[in-house]
Amino acid sequence: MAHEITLIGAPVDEGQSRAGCLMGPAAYRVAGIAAAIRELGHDVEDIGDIGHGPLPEVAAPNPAVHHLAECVGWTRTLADAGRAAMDRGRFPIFMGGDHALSMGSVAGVAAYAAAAGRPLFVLWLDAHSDFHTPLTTTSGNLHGTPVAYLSGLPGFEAFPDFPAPVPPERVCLYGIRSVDPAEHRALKAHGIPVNDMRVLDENGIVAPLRAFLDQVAAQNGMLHVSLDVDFLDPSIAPAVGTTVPGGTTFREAHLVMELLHESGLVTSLDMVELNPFLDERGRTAKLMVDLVGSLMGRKVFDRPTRSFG
Ligand code: Z70
Ligand code: MN
Ligand code: MN
Ligand code: MN
Repeated sequence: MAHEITLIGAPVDEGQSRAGCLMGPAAYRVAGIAAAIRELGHDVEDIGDIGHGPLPEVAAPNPAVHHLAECVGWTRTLADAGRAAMDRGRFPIFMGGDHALSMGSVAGVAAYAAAAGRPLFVLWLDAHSDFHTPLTTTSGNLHGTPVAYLSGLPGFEAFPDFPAPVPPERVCLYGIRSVDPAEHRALKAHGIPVNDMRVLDENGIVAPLRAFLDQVAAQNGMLHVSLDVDFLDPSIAPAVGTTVPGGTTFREAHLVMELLHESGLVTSLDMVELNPFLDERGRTAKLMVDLVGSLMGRKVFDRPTRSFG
């Protein structure tokens, strides 16, 4: 199926403390993201980079938290941009930018899904669970909080109310290998299933994903995929601020993207945490673009689309 893709540049750098993610959208464009998707038969428009808009007056709930006003601003502008693209029947790709951008991208997609009367599912491909709140974070980096925000947890009073919080059984954390103690407790209390590397090593990269995709299909859901560069092993994707060993291999990551393509279920995508300042001759940016190619249907041989549900 041909998609109508809207590239949204989201140069968010305020959700963490290592400058460089703001160059992410430019790096993806240099790596040829639009042509790579167009080549697969999809329509592509690039609306350019958006900004965080006017800064709201907000009080940090925890002295560690930094750049709260900027992150609230980004959440508003990105949610609006994502919702507007989906209202036009398009498939938004948010080119980050650090993972704080997903507070906005998922809020926009969730608002659209609620209006369409369809359940939203979220697949979080990441080394980290990103389940802190502005109250529990010790680093103060808000890129570690979006999953708690989209789950409707308290502590996000400075942010817009999340439209129709995503229930735990519709969230799939995948590739996880770094969870702080407060996140661990909160994940257990809230009942979010975590596909950590132990689960994927034992069951393989395919089976847990198929089980989740079956759920999405059975409920006629929409599926937002949030792809953090650190889902990948740092040996193949060095351009990221926090490298965590033991990530997915080149072949595993492509296989995940191919399965997602075959499912026909994905309706929006984030590409986050690329820090081009840390890259080696563009290899991480190029790998991320290649992975999007697999998600959009690039394959060596055709095979029948597997039906889910
Ligand atoms: C840690 C924190 C984090 C990257 C998310 C890490 C968060 N849990 N780091 N993505 N790269 O600071 O809250
Ligand atoms: Mn600014
Ligand atoms: Mn992340
Ligand atoms: Mn991460």
